[in-house]
Amino acid sequence: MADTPETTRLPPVGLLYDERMCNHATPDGEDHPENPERIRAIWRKLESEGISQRCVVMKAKEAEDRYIASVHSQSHIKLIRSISSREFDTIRRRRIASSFNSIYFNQGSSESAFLAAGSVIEISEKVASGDLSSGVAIVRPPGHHAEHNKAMGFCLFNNVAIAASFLLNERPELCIKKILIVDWDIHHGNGTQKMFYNDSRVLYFSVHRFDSGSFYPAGGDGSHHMIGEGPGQGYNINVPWEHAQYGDVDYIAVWDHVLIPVVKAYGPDIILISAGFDSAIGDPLGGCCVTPYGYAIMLKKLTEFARGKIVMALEGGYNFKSIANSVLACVKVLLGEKPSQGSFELQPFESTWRVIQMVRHELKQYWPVLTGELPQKLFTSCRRYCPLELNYSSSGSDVENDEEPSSTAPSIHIAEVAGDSLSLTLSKLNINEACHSASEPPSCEIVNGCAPWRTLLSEIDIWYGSYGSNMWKARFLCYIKGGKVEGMSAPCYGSRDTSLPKDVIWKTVPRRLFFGRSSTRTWGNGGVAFLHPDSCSSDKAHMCLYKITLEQFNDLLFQENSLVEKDIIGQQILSPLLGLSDLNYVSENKSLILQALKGGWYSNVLYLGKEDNLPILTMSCPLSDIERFKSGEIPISAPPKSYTSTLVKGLVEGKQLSEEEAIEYIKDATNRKL
Ligand code: Q9C
Ligand code: ZN
Repeated sequence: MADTPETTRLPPVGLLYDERMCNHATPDGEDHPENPERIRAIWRKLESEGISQRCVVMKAKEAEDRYIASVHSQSHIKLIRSISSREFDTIRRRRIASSFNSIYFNQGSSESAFLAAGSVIEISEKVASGDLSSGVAIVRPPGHHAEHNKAMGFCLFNNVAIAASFLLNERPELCIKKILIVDWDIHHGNGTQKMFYNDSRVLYFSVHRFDSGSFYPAGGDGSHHMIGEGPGQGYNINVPWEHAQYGDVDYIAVWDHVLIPVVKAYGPDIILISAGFDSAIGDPLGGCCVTPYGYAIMLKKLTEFARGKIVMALEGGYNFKSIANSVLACVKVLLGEKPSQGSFELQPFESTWRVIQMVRHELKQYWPVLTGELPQKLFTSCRRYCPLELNYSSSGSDVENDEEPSSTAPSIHIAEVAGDSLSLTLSKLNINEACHSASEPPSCEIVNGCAPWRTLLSEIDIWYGSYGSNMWKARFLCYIKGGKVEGMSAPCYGSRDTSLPKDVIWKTVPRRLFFGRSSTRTWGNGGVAFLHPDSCSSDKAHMCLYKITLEQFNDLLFQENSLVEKDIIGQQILSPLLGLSDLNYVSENKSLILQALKGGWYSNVLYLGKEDNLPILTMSCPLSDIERFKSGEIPISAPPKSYTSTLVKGLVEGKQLSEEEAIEYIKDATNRKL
């Protein structure tokens, strides 16, 4: 039968939210970070952004005892069932709660616990069966600390573990034989790890603060040496952070150099995410700084596997704004939207590389893709850890649990950073510049995979405005694909990402075009095009705009300033010339001299406004060179023939000018006094 809209339409994304899970709360209304407002805040956000309307919204139903029993003891199930009954008064509940680590109970706790577990089962079953393409369970209480016979760390039942067992043992017809659990909550999921420690059907991967075993849940369970046992050996992967402040670029480095290669090799049938957002920027317990954009990229990378069958289940996350914005960014990814808005850090911590290397070493025997050594150079790389005052939790270990995030003053400005502004600047974060590498030159390289800054900048589109030989598309593509075209004497290296521009348009700008310098490697004797950095309403320059990524623009900058032959080639460049904070800067100040290109002919990045809401960038000489051109210190010369004919080809093929007009345009730019 021919395709009808019905047969081609993708199954919807499922969202599960149920107000009844708000009934679990502290018995006398004491403040607690794990409180009902968390999931309310998330739900409000999804509603007000029109996201829930684009999904299938589901209500919770309680998990059956027999399903819970596959990972918890009968006595634990019985305790959680009865804890809210009338035979238990507040005092007795308190006494039982205090026999656990970081647990409270009230009359709503039982129902919430059964609903949370049932929710994750239900949504997982629907994703596994294909009724939903993916799903998000906005549940509480969280689950990953809960063990076989105990509640712990705000968790009563291990929701994700219960759902994983359910798929494997109760629904053989769905053919789920291999499950990947990704736990990006800032805490180690000790419960989940134990439940599948000798089971190769579940690959448990957790990235969490470890701080030498002092971070909650303290001890050795979260160490990278915990790799699984018996048939489960190699199927437990811990990435133990050494301190606070890890952010997008650190997580993406872990994704690129540990998780994704392993997932490729493992080939899971479904992915369950223990999605705690206490690793988010602004979280009062986590002290780290993953942005909504970071979560979106991490999630998007996972959607390439298991035919996109992904279930996210909420775990921790204690800053309402942060968790709402983070979940929003994730659901948008599941709906097929492209992650927007960037991160501020482009260099991982040196400890990030150390941790990655330890984990790869520990697991390479089970996952040969992890075998290659990371180059020593990485360790001298740029970002160094500096303990900060603005951490809520005293650095080193987790703070006692009863901190209330909304009233903790310092969380306010951080929470705003977690919002939707593109101006994520270092100054807002109040991070000591001295801790950062911004001023250090690009140094190191990475053997397999690409530098994390590339991953981040490859998601950002800009317009590159060309006014010289690059107006001829074939010539411009040499910078993307590599090689040379007619008239060029030397080939280009090309960009790492060789994908074509997403769009090409023409524009005129009120700027003076002129030709300067007296010879180039590519074109021989004669001048090449420059744009006067200042605008002048009586001038008019033709521009061909290419929609490319900020990563490609960086590769263009490298090539245009002929830096590639020195020490930085293609994918081995460890820092970009123009990162996100530079993009913010140039958008506000219209011009930015790249210090790394000091002396380069095209070291000045110009901002020419916006098109389609994306910035238009080009490169030219610094303003200071204009005086030197005028005084004759730097020569002004007519373009060589090969260059002129490239310019004419660009303008004519681009249908901007006739051949005669194009020649006239170049003549005028050549002859008119600067
Ligand atoms: N010294 C989740 O994020 N902290 N749980 C207590 C006791 C408990 C976090 C510190 C943190 C539990 C799901
Ligand atoms: Zn947590």
